[in-house]
Amino acid sequence: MSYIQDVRQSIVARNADQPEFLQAVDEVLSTIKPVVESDSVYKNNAILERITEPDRQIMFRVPWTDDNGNMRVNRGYRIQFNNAIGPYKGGLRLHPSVNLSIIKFLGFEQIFKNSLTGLPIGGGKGGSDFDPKGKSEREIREFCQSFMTELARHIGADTDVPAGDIGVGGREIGYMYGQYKRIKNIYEGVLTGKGLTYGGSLARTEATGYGLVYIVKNMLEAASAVNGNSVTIGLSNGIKGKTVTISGSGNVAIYAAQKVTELGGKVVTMSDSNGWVYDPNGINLDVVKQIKEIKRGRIKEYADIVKSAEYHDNGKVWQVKCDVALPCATQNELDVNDAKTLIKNKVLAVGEGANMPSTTEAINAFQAANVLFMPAKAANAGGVAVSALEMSQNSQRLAWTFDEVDNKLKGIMSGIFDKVSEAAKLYATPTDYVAGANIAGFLKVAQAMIAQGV
Ligand code: NDP
Ligand code: 2IT
Repeated sequence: MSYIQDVRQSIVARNADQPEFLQAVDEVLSTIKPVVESDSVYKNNAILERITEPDRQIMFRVPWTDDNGNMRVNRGYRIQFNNAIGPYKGGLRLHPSVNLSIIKFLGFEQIFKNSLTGLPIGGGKGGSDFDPKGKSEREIREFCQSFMTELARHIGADTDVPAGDIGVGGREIGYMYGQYKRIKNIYEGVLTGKGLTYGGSLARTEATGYGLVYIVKNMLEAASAVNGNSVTIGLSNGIKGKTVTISGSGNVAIYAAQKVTELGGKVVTMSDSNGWVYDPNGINLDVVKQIKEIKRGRIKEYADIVKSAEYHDNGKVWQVKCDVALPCATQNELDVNDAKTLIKNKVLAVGEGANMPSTTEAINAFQAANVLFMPAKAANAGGVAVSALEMSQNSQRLAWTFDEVDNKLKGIMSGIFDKVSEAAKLYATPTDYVAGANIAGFLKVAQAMIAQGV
């Protein structure tokens, strides 16, 4: 049995109850073969066994009281997966579906994503099965404070730096930061995604969505250059003139839509867990922001306000014909049937804003049909990259302008595109960006692990 098969078997045996974690591991193991089998150094240093086993898995009780005075208990998690290249770094997710498998898949992906940014950040992830929907301001605040009361002992600006993810935005980061400061009496960059009045970075809110669109633009432009005059019609001009479908209507979806619109594309869909809207005139983002960022409402309300829009509570946004599809909601939201529909409708490119939004079968279908496909580890790395820039600014005790940060983000996304393309060319096929991202991300971390010994 090969080294990879051997390790895979033992990972499956030890984590049989963690399907999302196994899915994420399988995607990496199935693509890094040419590297791992080319040199015995990886096997001799047990790199695959070590990189798939978190350094530390912290699980804790989070008690809080609801508005009726009832005591409630949720489970908190922080997985410190790998710190070979920098302090553990990765978001916190608050969603009822959160469990160990979900947090481990996210933490595992984060190792490779963070490596691709070129910045000194390791991989980690955390969260809780707390459901923020329908909770009052006071309940959210109390939950966040209780969560941080336990988490504080495990994190620090040079140890582990959490940030937002599903259900955690500026409001929650603020309550958590306040509690950390009270417990530790240290004013340090222990969280990113902070508010602009207390150490947050300009452009962090926009970073994941903007970064996604920057790298999809790089991918379209590179394909049009390679294809010369034959297939350039659909690919030239990057995003300009493209019809784009987006799922989700949270942080990533909103700022991806904003950048697409700014670059001359037209976003025609958005969704939430209840349903989706189609607006053939192009989504009006002021309306979406009002509903989602201010009222914390449902996307259904969009169709009540904008008359050109239709609301559907069945089906998915992927049934709408588009040139570019950007899944920006959650894992496994785009399956092989959705992929087939998109391919039938002549989609040119897919960029993953969410983490692992496409199933393995969907990715295979896109690649077999020559749809340009940029996987999450590369495509949504702009968020954590600007988080790392927030850490730099906090350490320097300086604040950069929006344009400075946005320009650095653009450079980082181009750098990621180059690294991913190079690795794809060298080890797989030139547009196999899945293999490219996994291999380029893996190489740096593996080298750092080897250099640092067991
Ligand atoms: P938000 O909480 O701001 O928004 C999440 C959006 O996805 C909401 O519209 C939500 O709908 C929808 N959604 C969540 N879970 C489900 C579900 N099970 N089924 C259908 N829809 C769902 O989160 P973000 O925008 O921050 O995160 C979106 C994705 O992007 C996640 O996969 C996250 O891991 C990833 N990501 C986020 C980064 C960031 O910087 N924030 C960075 C990189 C990746 P509803 O309100 O109904 O739940
Ligand atoms: O999945 C992700 O990369 C994030 N949720 C952002 C992590 C971060 O530390 O900014």
